[in-house]
Amino acid sequence: MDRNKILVVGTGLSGISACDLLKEKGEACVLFDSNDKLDKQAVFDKLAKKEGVELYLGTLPDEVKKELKLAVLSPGVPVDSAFVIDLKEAGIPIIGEVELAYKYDRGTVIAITGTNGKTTTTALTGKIMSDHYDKVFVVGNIGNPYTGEVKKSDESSISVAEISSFQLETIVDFKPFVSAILNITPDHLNRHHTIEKYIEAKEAICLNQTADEYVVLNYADEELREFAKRTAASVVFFSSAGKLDDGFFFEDGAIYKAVSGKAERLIEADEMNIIGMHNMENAMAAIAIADVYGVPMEDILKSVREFKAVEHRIEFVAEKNGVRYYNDSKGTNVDAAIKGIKAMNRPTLLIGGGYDKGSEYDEWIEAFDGKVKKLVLIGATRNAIAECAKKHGFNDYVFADSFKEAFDICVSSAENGDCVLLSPACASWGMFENYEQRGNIFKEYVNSL
Ligand code: UMA
Repeated sequence: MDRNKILVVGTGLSGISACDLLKEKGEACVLFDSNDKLDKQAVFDKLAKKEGVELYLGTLPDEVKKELKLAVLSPGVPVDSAFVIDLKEAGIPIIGEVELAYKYDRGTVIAITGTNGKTTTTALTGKIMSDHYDKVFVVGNIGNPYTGEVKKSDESSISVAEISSFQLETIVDFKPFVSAILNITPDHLNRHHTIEKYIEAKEAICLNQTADEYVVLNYADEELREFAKRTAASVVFFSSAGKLDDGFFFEDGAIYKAVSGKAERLIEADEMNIIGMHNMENAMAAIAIADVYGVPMEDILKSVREFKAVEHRIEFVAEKNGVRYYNDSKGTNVDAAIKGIKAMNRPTLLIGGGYDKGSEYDEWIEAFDGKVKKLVLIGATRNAIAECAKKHGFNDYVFADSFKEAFDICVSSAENGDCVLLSPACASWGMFENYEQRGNIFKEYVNSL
């Protein structure tokens, strides 16, 4: 039997988009999703080109496997799942949706990864690049599948891609002209199992880069400082922890660029619409990327001054009865949630908990720093977080059985001068489709007060 079909695994954003691209390229497509509860018609309806697409839910028949020449995985599909191992053993090459897109991208790629800050940095880099160049696509983990845009690519186009560790596990030839790793702290350990594997996945963003390409790295991150010695790519550092002789650094309320020990003051923190040291790091990374790409510095700085914060990231929603409400639904891990609570300057009612990624919450609880009046816990991790809080002597927590109940508890406990912060330190899965939905529902609740 001829192996002439391509399997796409997952029927979320990535899978549908990958299938559409493959159909457009004239490939025979088999679409599969392990969730047998999905409505077949609804899945078909999401496709731009339905004709000839075979769709299987729940299980993939053995005879279909024999016809496959390639499998394309959605990022949410673990590479060590029984299903994928089975495909590998059947000799079917496996790539991810990002690698598929890259095969068809005729332009240049900028790729940004890191545990935190990648959405803001990608959005800011995307703004700088599209303010300066005609054809820029902002794609990837930011919520816009890369395969959806490559059809429009040409020699002059630039794809600015937010790339997650999940997506990096399945790259083969993916080679950005400029890549960036913003920071690496433990996350997604239920998927990658060990921190070493997670670091390996992140560092793979430079896998195919040579000295002709660039990687922007965070000098303050010890792991990345070491990685700079190993990578073949040309390194550009940024740092929020002191001066550099070469690279970008933050000091004395401003971002500097240094060349051979000579530093130039570029932009003041208070000229920007984003706050917090983590955002100064994101700004430095985006400036470094655009600078190395060749955008004139004055144009870069103009775009940085205009840039507004990303939705769901320590986003101010409204003030109601003297209480300020902040949506940090993107605080999906401990490190991000620490930044959320650190950015608050009032007594805080905090909503936390959600999907269980096997995280440890100690550092988050320690970062409460006397600021958290009440911690309202939801989701699968609520017991684990409560245990951890007790261990650190923090007992002002309550359980809520639903997100609405959690919100109502905050509203009734908040006093004039307080703030309510949704910054859960956990992913939204299990209770919501994604963090955007969680954040939007929170905002609806606030706006209906
Ligand atoms: N599925 C299977 N088999 C499996 C696992 C999942 O068939 O073993 C199916 C599910 O039943 C579901 C589909 O796959 O129908 C979902 O695929 P997916 O989880 O890859 O989700 P997509 O909708 O394709 O969205 C993905 C990213 N999601 C994940 O990485 C989990 C989105 O990132 C991204 O925006 C989108 O591609 C476009 O590139 C979201 C995310 O949460 C925002 N990312 C994580 C993070 O930022 O921490 C990594």
